[in-house]
Amino acid sequence: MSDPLIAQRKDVNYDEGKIDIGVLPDPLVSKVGKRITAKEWDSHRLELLRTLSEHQFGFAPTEVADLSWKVVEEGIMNEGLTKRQQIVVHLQTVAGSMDIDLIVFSPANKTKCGAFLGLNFQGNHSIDSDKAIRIPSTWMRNNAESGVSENRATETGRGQQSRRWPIREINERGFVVATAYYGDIDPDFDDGFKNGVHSLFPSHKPDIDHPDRWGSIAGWSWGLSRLLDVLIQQPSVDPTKVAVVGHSRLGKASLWAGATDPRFSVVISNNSGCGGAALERRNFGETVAIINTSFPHWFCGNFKKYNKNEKELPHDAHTLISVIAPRPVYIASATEDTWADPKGEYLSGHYATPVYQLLGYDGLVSSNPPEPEVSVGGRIGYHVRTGPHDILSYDWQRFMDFSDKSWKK
Ligand code: GTR
Repeated sequence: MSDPLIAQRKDVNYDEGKIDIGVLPDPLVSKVGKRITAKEWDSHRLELLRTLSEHQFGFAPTEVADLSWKVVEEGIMNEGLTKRQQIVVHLQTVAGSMDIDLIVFSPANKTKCGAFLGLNFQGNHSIDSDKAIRIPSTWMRNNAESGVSENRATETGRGQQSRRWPIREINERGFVVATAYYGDIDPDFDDGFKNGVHSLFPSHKPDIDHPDRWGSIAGWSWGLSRLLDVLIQQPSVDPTKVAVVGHSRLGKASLWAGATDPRFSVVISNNSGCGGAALERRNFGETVAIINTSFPHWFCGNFKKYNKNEKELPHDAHTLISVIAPRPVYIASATEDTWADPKGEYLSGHYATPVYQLLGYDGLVSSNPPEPEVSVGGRIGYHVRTGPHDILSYDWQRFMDFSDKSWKK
């Protein structure tokens, strides 16, 4: 049987000459056509957030879950440089409960540090080979190389993703880095929202085709906010200096977490592509139709109305960047990651720049992306790294430069 995803990838456009984005919705014009002033930004921002929720990410529940947490393990790593803490975060509603394993790597003996919080793809044990790190027991996509079989992680996965998490470098620069396995929040398959975080709120529009129910991306973002609730209580973390970071689908989740939770003082998207930082109207690489077909559980039912119909979207990726304003946001691409449309990722920052300028800040003024390995911008920052779809030391170093500069102001 032919793989529908491979068939879809064959028809994908990679020709700049075929792009016609038409007219982008102006993030500084209200629904009734009024130009927004700086004073009106806060309330207009909420209107834009509602538009993004209704047409793309879905609305997360407003009910709260009871949250408690417990440190279950502590250790020292990297020849005394790093203090590791493993924390079980417990969430409870009337419908049920779930646990998320949060792991925090802090510079030993330091308090009130800037911190990076992001989800990981293959379990906390995949980011460092230390044997004390807990292995997830939740559903995981099978992967022979990482030793995931029968949808369960195993010892083979230890350290397999360490290139993506340069803990030593981050702690050496005086920052905390914290992460959790995204499947602890919501397993990444179309299960009709029977498990994961959606099952804690069963009355909250659980069916897959509901127009504005929350999808998995919004679920991961909601989970990031719950992890933030816990992270800011740790003495090693300065609660005013937490950046949310994510790669690929988790970059989409990072942008939405940053958009919806203003406690994240810096927002970072790495190779987030379609549904993240890349402008949908460009139709370059992955498209709305492709993403909604491959991953029907990621976004809300309404988003499917824009399959091959992007010009009808009441927003675009620049709106997602705009609603983060006035907080600093950094977008990173990779030269070989054409599927995620590096130029489209840059342009969303460019077209969000008038919002930042209205509020008195710089963004990405030029309509042309920079050369590889040149980090540009003001409160909206950007680089494109040479190489494939990935998150590597080079990216982290730029994220740290950008966050450090933002937090010092
Ligand atoms: C791809 C998907 C992208 C991106 C990527 C990832 O299959 O088409 O949107 O999210 O997965 O998360 O690795």
